[in-house]
Amino acid sequence: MDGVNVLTQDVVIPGDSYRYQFGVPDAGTYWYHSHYLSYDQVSRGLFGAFIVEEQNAPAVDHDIVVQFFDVLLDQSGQYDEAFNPAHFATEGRIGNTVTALVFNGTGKTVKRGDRLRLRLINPSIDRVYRVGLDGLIGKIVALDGMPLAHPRTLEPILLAPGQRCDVIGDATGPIRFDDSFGEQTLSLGEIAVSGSREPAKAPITALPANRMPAPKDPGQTAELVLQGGAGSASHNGTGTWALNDVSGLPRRPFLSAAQGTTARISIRNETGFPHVMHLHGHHFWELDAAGEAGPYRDSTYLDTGETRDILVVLDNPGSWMLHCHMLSHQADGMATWIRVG
Ligand SMILES: [Cu+2]
Repeated sequence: MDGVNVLTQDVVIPGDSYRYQFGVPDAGTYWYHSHYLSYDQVSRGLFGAFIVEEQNAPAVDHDIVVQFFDVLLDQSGQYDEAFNPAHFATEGRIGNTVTALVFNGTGKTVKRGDRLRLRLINPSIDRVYRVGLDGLIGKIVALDGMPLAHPRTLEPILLAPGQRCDVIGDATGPIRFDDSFGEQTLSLGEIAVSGSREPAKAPITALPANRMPAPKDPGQTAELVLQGGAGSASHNGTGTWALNDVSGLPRRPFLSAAQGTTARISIRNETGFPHVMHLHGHHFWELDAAGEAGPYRDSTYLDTGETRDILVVLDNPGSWMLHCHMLSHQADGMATWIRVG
């Protein structure tokens, strides 16, 4: 029930229907989207938030989903149908209109002093944000749906396509979102505030932990080299982008392992652009330079020239895509897959 055509299911053709049935073992902030021609269909809005609630959720006054979404509009304000092939070879199809889509499940107005849970999601096809928050004193409590054992200080959050971040905090005024990833700081939108109350006294603590597999010494290691794009060295793939000299899904998986294997994958970005590598069906630990495990997430951001090792317990049997979540890059070659079990 992973929704990847070619690999695990057929496309759902116009007029047809398909019933997805699956368990939701991990509480947290997720999202769903079309995985077919996704650079086009997601950019037209075929996505949504998918929230799995905790059994014992922390007490908050508002639980708010905020999706940062950009779209390319033409001069008449319509979706720009003109596809510029150059977008596929560079940083992707970056929109000229950026919005924070805010959904407050309680439907109530936020007061100064209210405690908020913000579920930040980046469903944009290619745009990376560095999200700053004004008007909130709080902590970062989860990344890519998974609770942080130790909540982090709230500072601007790098949010690459597909990534999520949960923040819990108390409103001190209108909550304003801005993006400082590019050269200019962009205003993304705000949550209005009206009235006030005594702020909650309870400290902000870690979310209840999800069940997590225990990693062993890696039974398998692999290297994944990100190649291609404008101005980079040539590779042997047939598309603009390639992973280990192959563009698009290879006939054989990049990695095949027995269920339960711990794998360490070293990802090296040899291109002139950043990427965000997303693994289906699993979360993984980002390892730091010393090999220490960092956050447990499902999408990892790599700047130009950067290398990151990830450690993953392959406990979910099936065929799983591993691809750049900048969907223009995925469309032009930056995708592979693994097989578990
Ligand atoms: Cu990419």
